[in-house]
Amino acid sequence: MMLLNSSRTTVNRIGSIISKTTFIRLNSSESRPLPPVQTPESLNILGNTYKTDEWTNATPTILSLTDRKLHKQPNHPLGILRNLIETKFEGMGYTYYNDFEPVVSTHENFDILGFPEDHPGRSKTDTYYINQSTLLRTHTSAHEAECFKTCKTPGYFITADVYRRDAIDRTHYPAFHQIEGARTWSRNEHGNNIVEVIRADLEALPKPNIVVENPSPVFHVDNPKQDNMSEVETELIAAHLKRTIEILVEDIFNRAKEVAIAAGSTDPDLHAPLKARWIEAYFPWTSPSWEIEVWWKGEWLEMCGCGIVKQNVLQNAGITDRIGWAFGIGLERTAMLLFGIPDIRLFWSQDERFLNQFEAGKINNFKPYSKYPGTVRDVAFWLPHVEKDGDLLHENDLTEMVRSIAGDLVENVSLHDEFVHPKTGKKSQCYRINYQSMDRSLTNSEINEYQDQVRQQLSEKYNVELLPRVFSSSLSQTRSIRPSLNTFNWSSTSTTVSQSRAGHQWAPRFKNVRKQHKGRVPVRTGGSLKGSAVSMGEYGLRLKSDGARLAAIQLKEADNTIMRIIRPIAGPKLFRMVHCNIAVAKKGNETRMGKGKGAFDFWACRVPTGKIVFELGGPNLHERVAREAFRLASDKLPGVYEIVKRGDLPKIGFQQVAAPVKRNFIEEQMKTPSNKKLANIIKSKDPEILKYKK
Ligand code: FA5
Ligand code: MG
Repeated sequence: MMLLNSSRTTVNRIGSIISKTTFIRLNSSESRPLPPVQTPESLNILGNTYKTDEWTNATPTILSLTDRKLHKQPNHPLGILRNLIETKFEGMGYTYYNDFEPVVSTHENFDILGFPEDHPGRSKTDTYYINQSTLLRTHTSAHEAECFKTCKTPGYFITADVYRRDAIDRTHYPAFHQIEGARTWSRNEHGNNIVEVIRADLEALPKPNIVVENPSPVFHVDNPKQDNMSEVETELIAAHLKRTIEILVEDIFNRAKEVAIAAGSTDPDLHAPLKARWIEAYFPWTSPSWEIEVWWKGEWLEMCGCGIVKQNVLQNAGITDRIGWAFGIGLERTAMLLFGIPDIRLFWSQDERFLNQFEAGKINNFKPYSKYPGTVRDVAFWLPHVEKDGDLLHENDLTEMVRSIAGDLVENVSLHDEFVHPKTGKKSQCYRINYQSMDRSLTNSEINEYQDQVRQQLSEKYNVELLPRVFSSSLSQTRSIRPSLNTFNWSSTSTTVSQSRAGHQWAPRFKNVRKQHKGRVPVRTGGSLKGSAVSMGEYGLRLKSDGARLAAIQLKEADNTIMRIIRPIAGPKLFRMVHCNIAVAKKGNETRMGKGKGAFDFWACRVPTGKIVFELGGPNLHERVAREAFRLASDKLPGVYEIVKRGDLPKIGFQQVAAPVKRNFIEEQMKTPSNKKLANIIKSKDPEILKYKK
């Protein structure tokens, strides 16, 4: 159990509170609010004491996970999976390391592996630091050098818990487990025979029965081979690496298929051969490098990263004669599909109803023991004005803070909305927090208590200006007013704004004010289909309800939302299908003849029912990504929208029509040509006339 250590009694008191709280939380998933905690002078982790400094950002909640060692519990899904993998490679020359402790130096985690100084993985927003030179390892590769040095067999496997400051959701958790595998061949031992030895080792491996897409050539300028290895050596080592991982993938996924079929799934993919693909990747300590993705339940799942170990990494470990490969697999996501576990947080559950479902050596489908409803809270605020964007609150900081307050009751924290005031340049953000317990129902008052603390700490630590909350009874949730709706003058758009009003007990608690621009956007009745079917991309966002006037700023918000989702993926492209051509003036309807319009206010456009506003297309665009982007974007726009695909029928107004038939008028005319035309045709075939055409 983690303890905090300090000479000061006040901190000792906090220390004892924390260890007690942690204990409660881990045993019943119930967490009581913590008082705001200052960093103590030193931390005691797994029996060692570490001095803290301004780099310290590891929280008590995270440190309390360091002694769980889930991968070593034989009846835990992670222990079962580790065992399965180790058994698969039994007798093939691998040593298994399962006892490395999670506190390592920055040297082991980054420097020795050649991470550049400015690598984002080193930043405090991504990594849990104990102090400037010590951290919770972010990957099992932190022990590569040490194992290369000490391992007596040609290969090894390291299984361990790793820690990353990451967003929380169904498949991400700040603590998870990895298996690192590595294998090398010695030049001293094999001399000129090394190629033959590797080839023989490769041929001794069983051939997995999966369909694999493999990029060729094996190496090239952007994913280069190393100078000290010949082309044949590189190709053979790469083949050995890939075959090893494919064996693992085949084994795991075939078992997952069996479990899914036994659980009643009728997905036709389950009876087809397994599909996988290799993609080129980059890791600072391997070259060439790859990642493998496996086709599972309709999407490509990233399974693991790997590559040929760079020579300087081996040299840093004092090894000059060996060449070989390494890979790293995330255990949780693999175990989730193998055992049908729906949420990554469940791995940390200490509920008997979870733990009793699993047994060493057996893979079975997890049976959810209960579904307790979750509850959503928003928190919205103005960020303080700062010079550099980097000084602002980072999403991971907020996630961390919420987690330190409400523990595992936090299912998901996400940036829901962002808005920059057009005049002042001030930025506001709205975060949405999903609270849910795996084992019990949550009460509103309990969640409100956490939410109060989140708000309090936000304003204390980050100096943000909180926006008021709105109570919306229809959702039985507390929502903050969306800053973007609250601060911009929407008078010309048809948006529903809920606002709380001060009043006496007879006044309504809240009121929906429907603000609508004057005049209607006409429904198309003349037969125009223009812009109502997808023409540029693959998916479109089409207005389904009454025609609306969209303000440029609303479109910009929707645009930003879509871009935020597709920007990280190389390939997808956004097509903006409407443009703002109406300059809306202030006091438009008070304009008298001769007085001119009021001052210019904003740009807008009129979109009739059935017109597409945005389209998404381009390579690497998954339908689910497009749908998610459009769903979030349509939240930002007035009106009701539908998502259409290329090939869907166009619309006239509300009416879906049959696809237009293309007519070739010239051909039709040729069937019954006029006399004049006929004369022309005859002339055009006259050889005498054709002479002049050349
Ligand atoms: C690495 O961590 C490298 N150390 C792997 C490696 C080893 C490459 C040796 C080359 C040679 P990456 O950051 O992609 O790579 O993480 C590896 C796997 O961990 C991912 O494929 C994913 O399955 C899993 N993973 C990553 N982040 C999380 C998270 N927050 N929660 C659960 N699983 C995660
Ligand atoms: Mg990766």
